[in-house]
Amino acid sequence: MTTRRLLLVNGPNLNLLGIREPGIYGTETLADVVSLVERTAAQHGFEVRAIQSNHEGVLIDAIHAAREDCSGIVINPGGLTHTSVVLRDALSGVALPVAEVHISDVNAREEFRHFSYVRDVATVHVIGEGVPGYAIAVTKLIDVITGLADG
Ligand code: CA2
Repeated sequence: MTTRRLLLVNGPNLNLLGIREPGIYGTETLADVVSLVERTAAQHGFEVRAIQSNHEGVLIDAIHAAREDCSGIVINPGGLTHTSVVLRDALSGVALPVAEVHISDVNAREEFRHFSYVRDVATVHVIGEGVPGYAIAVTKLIDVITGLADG
């Protein structure tokens, strides 16, 4: 039977959401993001374990632990998107379906944000939709998990 729990991962600096750079990332806080993801998942009968860390190893340990009791991962890796082979290896290692979320349109920003180490280990991508993009990602990921979509 499918475990009806998602892991929500937010990477470095996303604890600053709503506090700094509202012109790029909006005014909603990380707590708002977690609440949105929990409410969206609950509509489909899923619960959420949420983690934000500024430390790569903490994120990797949480991803490994998800193997035991989660059926999918929603992740905004923050700047690690563009730098981290080890984060990518952790995601591919646990072999759970992954949704990659970016609040801003990374493809319309600096060149160094155009490449993502996570892109091809994720089955769902939601980019540049602001904080509501997390809800879109949850719904699409649950469709993949429950077999409504191929991913
Ligand atoms: O658009 C996104 O969601 C990003 O993943 C956010 C990362 C950035 O490095 C990626 O290129 C795109 C940055 C997260 C930092 O978030 C902040 C929020 C408010 C104030 C300062 C940073």
